[in-house]
Amino acid sequence: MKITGVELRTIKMPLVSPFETSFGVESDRLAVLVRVVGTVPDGGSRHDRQVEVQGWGECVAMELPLYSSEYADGAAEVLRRFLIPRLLAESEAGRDITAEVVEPLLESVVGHRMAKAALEMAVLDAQLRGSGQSLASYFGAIRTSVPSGVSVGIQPSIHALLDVVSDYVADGYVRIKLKIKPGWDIAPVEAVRERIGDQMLLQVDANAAYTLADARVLRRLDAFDLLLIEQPLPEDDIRQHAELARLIKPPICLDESVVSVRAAADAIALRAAQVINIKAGRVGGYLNARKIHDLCQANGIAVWCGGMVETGLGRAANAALAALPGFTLPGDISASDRFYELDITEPFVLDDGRIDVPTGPGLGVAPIQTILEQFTVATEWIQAK
Ligand code: SMG
Ligand code: MG
Repeated sequence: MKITGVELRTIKMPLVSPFETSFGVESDRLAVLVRVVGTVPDGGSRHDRQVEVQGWGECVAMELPLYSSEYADGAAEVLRRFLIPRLLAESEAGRDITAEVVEPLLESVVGHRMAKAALEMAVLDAQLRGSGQSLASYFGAIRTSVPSGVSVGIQPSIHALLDVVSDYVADGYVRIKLKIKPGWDIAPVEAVRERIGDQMLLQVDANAAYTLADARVLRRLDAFDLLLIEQPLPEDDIRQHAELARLIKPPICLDESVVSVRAAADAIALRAAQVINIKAGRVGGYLNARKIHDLCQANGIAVWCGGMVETGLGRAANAALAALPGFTLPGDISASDRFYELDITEPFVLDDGRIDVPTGPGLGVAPIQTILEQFTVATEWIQAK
């Protein structure tokens, strides 16, 4: 595709309730969206004719750099100053821009994977809308719907937690994930396990809040038949996760630590991860996410699709990714109303504990303009020469 220009749009959406994790509380989702506009040769008989295409990307970086070093305004800055200009320059020089060339073209910029992922996602959506193929089919999906898990934030009391969890179970979610932190771990997990029974899938996520010295506390989680414990230790502590894995029963699942295909390969080789949470934004895009899926599948490592409180755009792409065969555990792909009263796309809904994988071209969903405008706090257009 030849790129005409790129729109950067910052939106701010209220959450239905505050979402508290070991690193902070959020009441709104501030997110940067990327819209790529370009032209592709007409798919019909007139190959000399160009048709306009556009695609959407969602940057998963949060408002504050607490989950990751990247944050929304920083991602917008690196997109406008470094990433988009590079892509436009290549396009102006006559190179055909496809999702497959985005990562190599942006490689000279170090890091900023979430920003890069958003741009790649927008190009991929545009390209697939142009060719009429769905993201799921492009990835090689084998399912038409995916099982839906829910991530439950830290609550003011165990009583409040049990109410929230009971509501999610009644909604039909097939797996509960509890956010934990030192001081909010053993008692809430014990109470929830008792409430939901032995059969319900239950896992915990510490968002890097512990150290290896906490192994004795974490060992007390052995009693609750957890599916896994997600990212107990800091992001750059791959070796210590391997040590912790030898000390506790629940399989260790890495999230923050897996920032690339190479990091995934290292974690597997060092036995630091028995399970991997795949988030496309964290690893530089959906193409790398698929590579990590393939790597894990070849190594017998279970994967599931993580969530970053996405709008319907990111949710659509995550559902397509999670429809690949190696995603054997339910993901953090809940219904839109888990976070948003009003989503910017048609909402994703729970149907018997599952979310449908979109079938239309590209993401298969697009923003509803009036709703999008309602949540927009800034837009800018970066025009190709
Ligand atoms: O989108 O369902 C979702 C959120 C899932 O807990 C979730 N994400 O560490 O896995 C994680 C967190 C990161 C975002 S917390 C604000
Ligand atoms: Mg996590």
